Amino acid sequence: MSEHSIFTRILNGDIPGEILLDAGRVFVIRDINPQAPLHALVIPKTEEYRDVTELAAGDPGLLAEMVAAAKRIADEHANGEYRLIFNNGASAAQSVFHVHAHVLGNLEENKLVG
Ligand code: DGP
Repeated sequence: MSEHSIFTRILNGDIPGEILLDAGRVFVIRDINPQAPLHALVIPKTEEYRDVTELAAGDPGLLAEMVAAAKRIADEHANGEYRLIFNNGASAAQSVFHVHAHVLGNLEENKLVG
């Protein structure tokens, strides 16, 4: 069993995955189980932070880089508009404890919830 997260293994080419962007300290992959026509994951290359609470406290600049990458993906793959979601903790549906942001775009009106 790898000591690295599933996302790092994709970045390293150890397992397959579609990398949409590799930009400095962050990268973006397509989610394997898309919940919207555009569903990408923005991930910092460091595995240091489990969730956005830790990231915001430890490196807010890196969080800002994630938001910038999300916007870039939305510009390239949607109309520049996007929904950004962080799941924080198992009971909030987080399953991978290497912080990542879900970027959803091209949502149809009837799929908008919340
Ligand atoms: P979360 O529940 O917030 O921890 O989101 C984890 C996401 O990671 C989930 O939407 C599915 C995605 N995912 C899990 N394994 C893989 C994989 O092997 N490849 C890709 N592309 N995405 C994955």
